[in-house]
Amino acid sequence: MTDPLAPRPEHKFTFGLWTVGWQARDPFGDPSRPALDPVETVQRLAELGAYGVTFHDDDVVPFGSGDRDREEHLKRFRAALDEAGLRVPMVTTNLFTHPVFKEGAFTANDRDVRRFALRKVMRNLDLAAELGAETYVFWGGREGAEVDVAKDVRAALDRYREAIDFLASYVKDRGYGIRFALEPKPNEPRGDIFLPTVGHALAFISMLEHEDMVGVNPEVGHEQMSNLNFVHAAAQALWHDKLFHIDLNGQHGPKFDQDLVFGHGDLLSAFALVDLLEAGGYDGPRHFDYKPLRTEAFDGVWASAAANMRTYLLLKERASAFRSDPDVQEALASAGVPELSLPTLGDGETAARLLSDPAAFENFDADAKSRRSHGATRLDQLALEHLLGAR
Ligand SMILES: [Mn+2]
Repeated sequence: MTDPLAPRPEHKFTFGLWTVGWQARDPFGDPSRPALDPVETVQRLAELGAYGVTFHDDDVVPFGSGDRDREEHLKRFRAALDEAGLRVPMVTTNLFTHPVFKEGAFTANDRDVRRFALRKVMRNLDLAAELGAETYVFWGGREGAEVDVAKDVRAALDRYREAIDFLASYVKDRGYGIRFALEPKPNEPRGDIFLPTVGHALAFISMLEHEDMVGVNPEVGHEQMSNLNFVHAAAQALWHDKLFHIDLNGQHGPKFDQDLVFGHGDLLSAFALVDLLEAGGYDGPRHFDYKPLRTEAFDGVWASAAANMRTYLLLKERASAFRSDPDVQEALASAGVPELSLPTLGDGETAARLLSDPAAFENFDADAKSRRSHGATRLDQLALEHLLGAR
């Protein structure tokens, strides 16, 4: 029998090269680890049971490389992927590290910078298509401002829309099988970043010409930095059919972006998230966007990569035990959870019919209804006991 807690490619676990490859440079300290060769990353992650890797252009090909150097880097990388059997389901662009992007990329006040950003993305989109990526993520880390009067936000949103629509039409013209996923974040590195939450991103997408091919890539910690409920954000993205990709990690509430191992933050929320993803029809990669702690050497890096996958599989197993527990099913029914799926109006019921139903208003006993207990605490405790392995 196969071990249900052993990661396998069919679980679709993916990692950014920049995650395990993070050298742990922070605003106060130098790197605590040497650089990692992407070829070694690919081998190690395959050994640990991952399905694929993702990358920013500059993670594989150093910024500013000419065509010949670029091809040399890509040759080694492609060979490593082929040998390890790893996929590249998602690719993204680094539009934030080089100081040329210090004032923005698609939304830089300087038009030359905006045109350079478009070209940088187009070059990498061609590579993404060649590697068979299905999703292209846009995290606009430098799209924002520290000073309100230094940026015309409405003009910035016009330029953001122009960039995404232009690149979407480029993908369509080339016939690439790629969809875009916008990744919200409220702040860091900019004081305030545009499209700060999943809600902002969904509203922005509705204003695009090519909205059909643009969804979101929400990240656990980013939404929690805004003190928002990540499970609700993911659920609403699913409801809009816009959960194109997801970044799993851990965060302890509203503070700097911690990028902890998945589940090493709000564990009950991680439990509810896995329950949602597994039952809610999300079939994309389970992508980890985290940073191994700065205290760790490479043994700790690979231990943390394995921890992400094992935590996910443990939560998946716990969520399935929770759902199949007869006490839970009874508590869910008593809380009225399944009843919410029942439409409020009868089939074809008109306003006149509702107005003529005395049970809905004239004979409705609001005081009696208010005495009902929903048993949400009991449900929470049942979830917690399953999470702790007490049931
Ligand atoms: Mn993050």
